[in-house]
Amino acid sequence: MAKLLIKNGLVISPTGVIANDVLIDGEKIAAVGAPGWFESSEQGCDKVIDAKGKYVIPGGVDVHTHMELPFGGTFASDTFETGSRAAAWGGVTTIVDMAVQRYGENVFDGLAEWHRKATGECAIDYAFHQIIGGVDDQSLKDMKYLTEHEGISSFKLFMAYPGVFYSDDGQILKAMQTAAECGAMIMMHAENGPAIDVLVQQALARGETDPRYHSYTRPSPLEAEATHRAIVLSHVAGNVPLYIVHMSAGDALNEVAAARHNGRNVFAETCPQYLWMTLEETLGQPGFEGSKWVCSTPVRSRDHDPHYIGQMGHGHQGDLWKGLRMNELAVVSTDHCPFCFKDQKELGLGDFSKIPNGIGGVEHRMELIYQGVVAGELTLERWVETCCTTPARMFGMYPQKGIIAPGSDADVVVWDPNTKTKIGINDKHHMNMDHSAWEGWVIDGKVDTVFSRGTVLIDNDQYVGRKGHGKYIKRGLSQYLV
Ligand code: DUC
Ligand code: ZN
Ligand code: ZN
Repeated sequence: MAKLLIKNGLVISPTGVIANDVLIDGEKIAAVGAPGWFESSEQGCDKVIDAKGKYVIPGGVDVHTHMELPFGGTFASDTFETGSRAAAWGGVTTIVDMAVQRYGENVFDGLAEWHRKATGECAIDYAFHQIIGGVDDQSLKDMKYLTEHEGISSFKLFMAYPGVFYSDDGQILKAMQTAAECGAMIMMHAENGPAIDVLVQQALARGETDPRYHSYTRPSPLEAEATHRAIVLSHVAGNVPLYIVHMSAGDALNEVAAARHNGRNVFAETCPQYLWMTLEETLGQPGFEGSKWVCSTPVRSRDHDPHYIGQMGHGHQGDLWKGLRMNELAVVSTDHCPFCFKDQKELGLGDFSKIPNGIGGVEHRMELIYQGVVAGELTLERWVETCCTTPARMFGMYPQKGIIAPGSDADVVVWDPNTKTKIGINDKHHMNMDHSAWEGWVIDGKVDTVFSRGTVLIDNDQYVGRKGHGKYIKRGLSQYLV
């Protein structure tokens, strides 16, 4: 097994930025020591990386991706092969993808399908959540089995998409009770789907068909209301741990903050698109161009949201950054769900409700949240905590993942803060999409070297990994509960 030494770097964890050397032995981190501590063993190392002036961080953990998700009559365009390779390019060494069960389908069939898609394909390690799109006696039983035997301890339910993934309140309550019994986490897509469907039909009847109406018909109070309802149901269900996915709105965040203030095991994630993108600059672009940014929850208006005045007058984005600092938002994920413009987004030409929902971003999360550090919104420690350590703890993978510590998997990224990265289809772009939602963004910092279990994946601007390196991670219960 190869021995590697990363020396002279600044090692970042949630509790500090410390000059340390990192010794890797095979697939594991063997030791972390003061600079020069491993000098005597340097000769015996197969590779020595000089990280002078660079950061050494745990490999990113993206706990919300959708490779090949069936949606809107098509499939998300990244396979596990292409999507996991793009993740590696972005300094991500673990993804947790969403296996799918829809109404009338068998949970085990859905899970087997996800294993089939991923096995032997991934460049990095991977795990699964299970979407339960049809809550019934059988799927409730299966939730228990998956938690106890399959390493799947989190289940995503939808309050949106009636007729597709939607569960009504009674079904949600039952699934929450089951999760409470077996210690699992409920992940919630919190938007009031039936009300949204009415607004969508009314907009279309008025001839409002452009992509921007996707956001107008999903106003933030409908995210806040669903978030509140999910919190109430989780309380009634015996305080089951609840994790609200892809939070986009300040008024929804207030609901989570209030629950957390009351000591509840209620958590939330947001995604780079909600922290950086505005409706005006993306979805609101003329013609059909805006379809590239159709995702749910939607990208929101910067200053002119008639429904919401931010706590300090700075709108949704300012509140989301504040929420990240305050741990009202514990995690940043991507909700990576890419669709090409040609033939996929185009399915919604003339009818925004038929545009497949999703943005590709698995490659750019680490880079984009690092911009929060550059902009003074977050500390370096909080960047690593929200993108690496907490996701691993939240979903039962710590300390195998998410931290640079002796005994942990040697998933390590050397990060160069002195270089810039240009994102774009002809620049840095490895996802299987014909456009980039982040086209033209020039950002500070760069992924320099990426290790997954001691194997180099990215080196000198080259991908040197291989499909099939990535292993399935059987997860335990959440380690983040109060
Ligand atoms: N939101 C998206 O944007 N895409 C897939 C599913 C979802 O909830
Ligand atoms: Zn969702
Ligand atoms: Zn999602």
